[in-house]
Amino acid sequence: FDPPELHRGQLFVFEGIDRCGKSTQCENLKSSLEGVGRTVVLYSFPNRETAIGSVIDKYLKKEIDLPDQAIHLLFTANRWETMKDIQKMLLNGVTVIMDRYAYSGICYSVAKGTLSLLWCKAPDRGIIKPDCIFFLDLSPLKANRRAGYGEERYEVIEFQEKVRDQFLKIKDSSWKVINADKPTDDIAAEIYDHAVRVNNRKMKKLWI
Ligand code: FDM
Ligand code: MG
Repeated sequence: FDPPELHRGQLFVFEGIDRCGKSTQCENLKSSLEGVGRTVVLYSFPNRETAIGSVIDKYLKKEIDLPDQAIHLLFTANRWETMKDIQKMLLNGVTVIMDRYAYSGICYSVAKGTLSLLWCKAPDRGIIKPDCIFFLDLSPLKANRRAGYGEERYEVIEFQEKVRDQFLKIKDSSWKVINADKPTDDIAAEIYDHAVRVNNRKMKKLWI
């Protein structure tokens, strides 16, 4: 008897404020894990390519406005719509890396000041629980000097401060906090060293 979970892939999540270096580090981890023979798939949330994602994209580009509740639920729906695929990959032994997940969902929405943490958490309850969460911590003042900052809806320093505070508030001891104010290669090495040691078997659901 060889349950599929025995050889399942691990789910790595990267979180942090805008321009903290998440996408770069997702790519770095992907290529270094591929370098040791793993099959790796990278997902970004929001996934702007789906029907739901195209509405989110318009909202972020300030082309449309939506109530805080409605956009929050769209971000959540955008995760739920890929859950089956992700589960299948993990059970097939594929390593999955995610650029943002439900924690961004909570922190950006709660930072608006109009929605409670409890309300924001509820719709993501039951999505696949990550095996490892990397929180790339960087001050918004440093992040805003990075290319392209300020184009999208949430890219405002005062708001990013609130988002960062929320991340620091909701993180628990299982999160791997990374000081993102360091050379890219040093960050990548720290992440890789941690990632290769993660090896969970049972697939769990978030917040259940
Ligand atoms: N964002 C992202 C949310 O507000 N909620 C979510 O659930 C997710 C996944 O969308 F400002 C915000 C975070 C960011 C914006 O994300 C677009 P990228 O990673 O910067 O494209
Ligand atoms: Mg962004």
